[in-house]
This record gives sequence, C-alpha cells and structure tokens, in this order.
Amino acid sequence: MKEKKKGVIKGKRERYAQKNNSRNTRKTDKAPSKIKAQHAEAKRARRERKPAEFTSKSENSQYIQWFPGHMTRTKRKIQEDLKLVDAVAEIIDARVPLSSRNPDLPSMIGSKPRVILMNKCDLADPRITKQWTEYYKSKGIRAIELDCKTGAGIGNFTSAVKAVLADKIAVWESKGMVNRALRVMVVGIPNVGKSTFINRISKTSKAKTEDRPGVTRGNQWFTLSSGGVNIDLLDTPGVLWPRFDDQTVGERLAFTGAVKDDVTDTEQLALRLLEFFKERPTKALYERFSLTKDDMELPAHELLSLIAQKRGMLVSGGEPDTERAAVMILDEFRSAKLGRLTLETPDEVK
Ligand SMILES: Nc1nc2c(ncn2[C@@H]2O[C@H](COP(=O)(O)OP(=O)(O)OP(=O)(O)O)[C@@H](O)[C@H]2O)c(=O)[nH]1
Ligand SMILES: [Mg+2]
Repeated sequence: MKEKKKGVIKGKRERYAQKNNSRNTRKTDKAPSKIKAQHAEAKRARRERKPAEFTSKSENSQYIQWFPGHMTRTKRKIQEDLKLVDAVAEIIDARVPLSSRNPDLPSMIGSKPRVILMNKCDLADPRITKQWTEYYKSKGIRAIELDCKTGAGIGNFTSAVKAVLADKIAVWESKGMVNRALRVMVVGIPNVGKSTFINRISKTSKAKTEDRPGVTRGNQWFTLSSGGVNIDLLDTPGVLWPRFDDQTVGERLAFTGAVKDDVTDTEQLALRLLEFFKERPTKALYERFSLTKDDMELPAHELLSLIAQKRGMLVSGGEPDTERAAVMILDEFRSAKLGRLTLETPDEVK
C-alpha cells in the first residue's frame, strides 16, 4: 500500500526537484551565447545613443514599475487596521521628500491625525532638509527630522504624536484615562526605515530590517515606553502605488533603493543619476573619481566609461566595464559616499 502511494503521489522533495529541474532545463535551453550576444548588442546600442536621447523621458527613459501582489494586500490591511490606531506616522526619505510620499496615502488614512518623519537625514543635504522642515511648518504639518542610524531626532517623536493627539488626550484625561497607550501605525514606502525606526525607539532589534525593499511582510505590534509615555507602534510593510505616472519619481525611488533593483536597468539608472550629478556636482564626486570640471561636461555615457576607467574597471580587451561602474555609482550614492544629496526641494511641490 505504502509502495503504491509512493509511486503515484510524489513526495514534496521529489516535486520540488522536478519543478527545479524543468526550470533549469528551460534556462539552459535558451542558448547562453545568444543571450550574451543580445546583452552585448543592447550595451553597444546604449553606448551609441546620443547623449541628448538619454535625457529624453518620452523616448528612452526606462520604464520602472513595481507593485507586487503583497502591496495590494498590505493596502487593504492598513485600511482595516486603521480603526485600531489613534494616529499615523508616515516615514519618508529625506533625500526624496516628494517622491517618497505615497499619493494614495491621504485617501487610505482619511482624517487620522498624522506626523511625518523625514528619515535618513544623515544621507541628505542638511540645508535642504531645513527647507523642508520650514515648508511643513508653514503648512501646519507636524514633521520631524530623523536619523535612525544614530537615533538623532528620535526624542522628538513622542511630543509630535502628543501634539497631534492633544484633543483626544484631553478627552481621555477628562474621563480619568491616564497613561493610556498612544497607538500609532507606522507607514511608508519600502526600505525607508520603518522597522529601523521602531527598533531604535524601542531600543530593541525585534523588527526585521535589511537594506532591500520588501523586508516586512505583515503588520506587527510593538509596545514601548518613550519619554514616560506608553506607545504601541504598528509596523507595516512598505507600499508603493500601482503606476508611476511621472517616471522621474520611479527613477528617484530606484536611486534610493525603494524599488527592487531587479526591475531596473542598472546602467541606464546610473546614467540618469550622472545626469543629475552633472547639474549639481559634489566635491565628493570629484574626489572619489578624480574628475575635473571638463569631465563633467562629457555626455553621461562617456562620463560613466571614464569613471569605470579611473577605477580600473575593465573587461577583457581593455574596454571599460560600465555595468560594474554603474552598480558602484548607485551603491556610493545610496551610502552618501558621493556626498549628502537631496534630489527635491519644496519649490517643486505642485
Ligand atoms: N543611513 C541610514 N540608513 C537607515 C536609516 N534608517 C534606516 N536605514 C537603513 O535602511 C535600510 C532599510 O531599513 P528598514 O527598517 O528595513 O526599512 P523598512 O521601511 O522597514 O523596509 P520594508 O520593510 O522593506 O518596507 C536598512 O539597511 C537600515 O539600516 C537612517 O536614518 N539612515
Ligand atoms: Mg520593515
């Protein structure tokens, strides 16, 4: 009986092996040399394109979209759990304060009191961060500057939440409800530091964090006390929106790592970032790649080749390895090795 069953119904391990095998077969069937040739062709075409075409959004700008199924589920769950919280803390990236705000959020959270946490301030231009703080202040929006790597600014969180909940707290107190925990939902786009913020404020490392988008997969409560106030924080997975109507937004989110790297063309993304640096070169960029002012006048694709050469990144035959250089430029931008750069200022708000 046992033997018969074994023959007909495959065990888990067997099914997995078969599935993987067919996957592998499919992959190897594709004639690697053909793929290599296609890659080389695409690379050559990119190199030969005129520089002006790289900046033309309508024709050649890469099409970035990332809205996996779990984000739809998260949106629904956020809306369901809203009734459990008193306020919402929206975490944004201080380097892209405009692009890192989910345009669907206002309709998702309705009239819930809200505070904005401008995180990763350690990577952003401090002068422009101040401009954003002033901007929010002028609009009557509570926003605080944060650096969750060191914890700078974290002490302002509780007072900001208390301020937006002042009326509610007064009602609780009139009913004798003292020390009632403030319940706050932490929301934001992927990889912006929601879980790191929770770990930092709760002085634990219970929330899973990683330097890639899509780490947190479900809503999770954390109970803590901060500044003598009891707080319950709800960590949520990062959510984007179904379509970036403006591709600049998609690109900026890809620069900062809010969009999964797999859905972008790294080389093209680095070229777009270099376009930005050409307009606003930083001292760190000049120094790290030994560039001159004249070099910055080169079209982005030539500049990328030059950077590859200066860093000794060459493929066999001595050609610059622009793909490797592209990965390096994005990495160095993300860790602020190329300077503390903010890509958006308040006067761009429409
Ligand atoms: N430099 C710097 N890095 C930060 C800061 N806050 C978070 N990070 C880093 O950003 C990366 C993402 O942090 P997470 O806390 O996992 O981000 P998240 O918003 O929870 O991401 P998802 O769960 O994927 O939506 C990690 O590598 C953190 O160490 C900050 O203020 N400054
Ligand atoms: Mg997270």
